[in-house]
Amino acid sequence: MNVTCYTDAVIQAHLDRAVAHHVATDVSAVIAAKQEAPSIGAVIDRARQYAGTIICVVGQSTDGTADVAARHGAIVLADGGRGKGEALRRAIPHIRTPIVVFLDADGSHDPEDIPLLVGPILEDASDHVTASRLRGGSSELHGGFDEFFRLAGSSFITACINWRFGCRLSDSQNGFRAIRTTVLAQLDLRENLTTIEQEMIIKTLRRGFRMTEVPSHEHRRLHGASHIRVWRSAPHYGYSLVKYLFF
Ligand SMILES: Nc1nc2c(ncn2[C@@H]2O[C@H](COP(=O)(O)OP(=O)(O)OP(=O)(O)O)[C@@H](O)[C@H]2O)c(=O)[nH]1
Ligand SMILES: [Mg+2]
Repeated sequence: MNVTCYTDAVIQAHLDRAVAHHVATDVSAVIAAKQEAPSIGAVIDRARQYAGTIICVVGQSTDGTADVAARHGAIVLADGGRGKGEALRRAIPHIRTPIVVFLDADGSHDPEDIPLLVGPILEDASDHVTASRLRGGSSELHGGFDEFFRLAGSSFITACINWRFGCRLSDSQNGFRAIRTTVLAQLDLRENLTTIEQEMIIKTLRRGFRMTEVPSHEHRRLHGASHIRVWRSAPHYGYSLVKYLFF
């Protein structure tokens, strides 16, 4: 299976090379943002130097997220109120560039790492590149019981994917990824929740496209509370894992 991983020792060299070869006009950044007015502006500004188009799906936000995103020059879309997965799917028909990057609006992802994600696609070495918190570190994945169960669940799902496809991914749940737009269009994404992250990976591997994983640090969200309810989400993760792995 076509999965390659970078090590910490070569990461800076990859980032330098990726920045040097990066073509922002080839890239659209898609940002799902629910109640993220305090952080969305800075995320858009930081992403802009690496992404010629920025699409922000603000859904039912009531805190002014849409106004802030529009003021910072993003294309602003509504969602149907069904979850992050549905929000990301709403953006797909609006993508006009050959590569799309998905990132979160809460400040957890470093837009400066976008060239690292896009690099293997521009070099035609990969079709889908995910950022790994297990390789790049995380400031919010450890500490409490919620974090423990999230990490344990995520590691279990990653192990199932690795077993099924004979690969060695470390993080199947990170929302920070780059994917070739033509490949994205062939994935026929269906998930409404954050289960869309594992759906994208499993369908990429099932269809024989090339995956790469690169380290990227996950920061603690800058404000407010998580939209994820760990215990309520667990059955959805199990069901979607089995469905996409085997059927
Ligand atoms: N448009 C839209 N965006 C959403 C929805 N649910 C979550 N998001 C966004 O998706 C991204 C990830 O959601 P988070 O709540 O940060 O989930 P997480 O990163 O797994 O959890 P924490 O960082 O611990 O809060 C954030 O930018 C959210 O604003 C939704 O229903 N609609
Ligand atoms: Mg987050």
